[in-house]
Amino acid sequence: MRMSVAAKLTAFAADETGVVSVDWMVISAACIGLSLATVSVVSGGFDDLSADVASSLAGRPLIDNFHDTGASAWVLADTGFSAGLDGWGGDGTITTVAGFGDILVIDPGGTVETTLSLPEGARTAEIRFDLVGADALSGAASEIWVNGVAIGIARVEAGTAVFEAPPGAPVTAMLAAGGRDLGAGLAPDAVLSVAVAIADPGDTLTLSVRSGSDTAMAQGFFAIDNVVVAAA
Ligand SMILES: [Ca+2]
Repeated sequence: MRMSVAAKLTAFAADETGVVSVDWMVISAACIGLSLATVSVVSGGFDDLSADVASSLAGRPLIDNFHDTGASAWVLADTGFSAGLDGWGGDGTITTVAGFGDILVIDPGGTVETTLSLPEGARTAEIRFDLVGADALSGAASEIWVNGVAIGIARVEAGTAVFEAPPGAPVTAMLAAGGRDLGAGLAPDAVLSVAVAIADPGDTLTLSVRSGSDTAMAQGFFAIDNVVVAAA
């Protein structure tokens, strides 16, 4: 049977064979077109940004934290007491203690101290050291002084440490390890990481650490270790 042209057109318009493929092609083409348009719009911006980052990084020297102040940094002391007293004096003895290595043990009631000359132009100084409270100190205190000014006091008992500082004192102390036996005798120990930051430090810096322990050193003691002093 022959169909009229109008009937063929009507049949063609009503026929849904292949319609999904046609839809897929149209949608895919739209997606690809949109992607190409997006790339051309965005890529210019990324090129600009990456060029800016590259030129900014290329002109920048490698720096450490001290250079944030705009000054050079000087390391004035860096000692773990394995090579001697390194300028420390007072009532202390370098002792090799199991679990702690070489540390500067402070006599009961005694004070150890060091004085450092600061480079001309130094605007800040930073002191870091470990304060060891070993064994049965039973609440004994260790006082920290900088240039004759008390900046903090640590009380140690059974491997726990409480640190107090005058309001505004530029000092922080964190318990780096404690609550268990770290070395020396079998009783629990505490190690405080002490950091002091001093603005306008002047010509010299004297760091003093006093042991308020009144027990024999075999029972418990304060000691210091890993002293780093830097200026900038
Ligand atoms: Ca111990």
